[in-house]
Amino acid sequence: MLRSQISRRVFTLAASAAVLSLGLAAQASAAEITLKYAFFAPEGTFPGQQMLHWAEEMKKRTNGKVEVQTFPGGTLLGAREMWDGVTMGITDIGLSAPSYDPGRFPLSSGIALPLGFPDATTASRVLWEVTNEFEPKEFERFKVIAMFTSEPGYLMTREPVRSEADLKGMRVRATGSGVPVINALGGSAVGMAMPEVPQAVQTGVVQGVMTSREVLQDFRLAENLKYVTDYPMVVTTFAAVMDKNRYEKLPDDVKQVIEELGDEIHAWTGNYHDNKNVQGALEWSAKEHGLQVVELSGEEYGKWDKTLQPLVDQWIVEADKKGLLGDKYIARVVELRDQQ
Ligand code: DTR
Repeated sequence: MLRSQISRRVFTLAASAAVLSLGLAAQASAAEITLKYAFFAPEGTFPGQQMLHWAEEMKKRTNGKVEVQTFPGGTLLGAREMWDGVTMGITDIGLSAPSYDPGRFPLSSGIALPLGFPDATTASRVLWEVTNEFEPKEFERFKVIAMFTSEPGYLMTREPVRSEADLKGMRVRATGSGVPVINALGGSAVGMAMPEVPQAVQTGVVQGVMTSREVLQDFRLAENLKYVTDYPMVVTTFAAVMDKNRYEKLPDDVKQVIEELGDEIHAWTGNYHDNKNVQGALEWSAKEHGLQVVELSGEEYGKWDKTLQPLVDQWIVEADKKGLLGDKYIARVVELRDQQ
């Protein structure tokens, strides 16, 4: 099924669910608790789909006691306002990307280093487990209700990139921990928010993009970017949080459902993103725009690994200087990454 058909179907499903819930609300008593849930990007993106899934499950599993009102697309709060917006009570739940702001989330940003995660399902599981084990101080004001990651970013370019030499001086859009990755490999990283990217690609302001590959279809980048280099780089981390005091005031049965969903949602989202969202986009891009996958030679692959390893080593030194147990954190992340 094409992505546009999927989103239309999702929209229709959501619309009929809304009609149904209105109908039910008219018959039964209204929900006892309403939670506002804000996200900075559109509902059709994979974090947005995760939000809808969570909202539906919440309602179902509390037998309608909890109603979740969703605010996607930055209608309530943008990416960087999200954390303070939750603390200030503008929203009950806020979903944003901690790895956009490594200064604020110094320990969990370690997951967004070039660690060779194979997919979002693996990285999401590791993020959830390692956060529960280490309880990073950066989340101390929050109750983390869901965590997951994008798949690792890949280079998507106008001209094929088969080596560091091909990347030399190339302007590539990247964010967060992706910036030093592109620069270390000889490219020239350009930071910009995702909504600005299609125009920057069209006009040649950037000659490539490094992020998860569903954007080829979701932002129609495959019209100009015909090559994907098959080398997984860095993931983006996502967290949905509530203010801790607000969370503590919820009834125990509701808290229990929130806990239960937290343990499940990273796998649901990883599976959706890896197997439907990204796979669908790659198939669509190949069929509609002749997208080609560029394989690195074994030698070049090893060279890239070697070029990027110092970024991990430096991060550990910096984290340890801040008293953050960076070495233990990364060692555990790597151990969990390799467990199936
Ligand atoms: N924002 C990305 C990370 C990302 C990848 N897919 C989505 C979808 C919705 C929001 C964010 C993302 C980046 O800026 O590269």
